[in-house]
Amino acid sequence: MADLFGDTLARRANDPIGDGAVVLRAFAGPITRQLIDEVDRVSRAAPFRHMVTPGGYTMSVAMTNCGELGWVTDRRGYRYQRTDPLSGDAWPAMSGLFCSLASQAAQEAGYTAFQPDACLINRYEPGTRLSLHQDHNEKVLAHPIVSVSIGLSGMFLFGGLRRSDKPCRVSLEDGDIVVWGGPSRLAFHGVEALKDGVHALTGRVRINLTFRKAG
Ligand code: MD3
Ligand code: FE
Repeated sequence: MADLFGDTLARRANDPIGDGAVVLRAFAGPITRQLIDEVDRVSRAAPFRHMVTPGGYTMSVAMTNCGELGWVTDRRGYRYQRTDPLSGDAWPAMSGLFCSLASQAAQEAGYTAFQPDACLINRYEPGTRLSLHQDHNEKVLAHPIVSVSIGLSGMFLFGGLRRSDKPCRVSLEDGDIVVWGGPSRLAFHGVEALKDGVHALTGRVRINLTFRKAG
């Protein structure tokens, strides 16, 4: 695969934050403008929406998906499905740019041949938070998850394998990518309420892309 970034890739030391989790600081920095254009394209076909948890709470994070599979929640549970429940249509395709960014980041973190089939797009506005949870709806937990932060910075909470383990706080900024694999794959994690601010590219918004091999 061609190198997406040529010589412009911001090369900085990788920053391990836990067993199997690596922050690639500013890895996507050179292309966040293009990533935002792609998020706009996806959300014109599959709009951002606030989904409802099985317990009946409306999530403060607005979500949409692209790729073969999309993550959804409603009163029936959490799951991946091939169609957008709002339209009944397949989710918008995952662009080549998204796909190669995710696999190059995984490669950089030591995971070869990562081929995501799902990209969940989360949108945070001031006050939006994501409470502590584990990600275990994916079929094969040996695959890593690649997460890309865009726009306003968010305070990420990285806990342990038990909900009661005290999380550490990691600020994730525009262009930062985190690759989660190995023992950290099942760590509890969340995002603190987004602080108000204005970002040059996104305004008062933080976007997070999570790439997974879900099926
Ligand atoms: C750690 N999203 O969508 S991305 C999620 O910023 C989610 O929107 C957050 O947690 C966000 O499920 C965090 C970073 C992330 C993603 C997956 C993980 C951290 C993870 C899976 C296991 C451990
Ligand atoms: Fe998560």
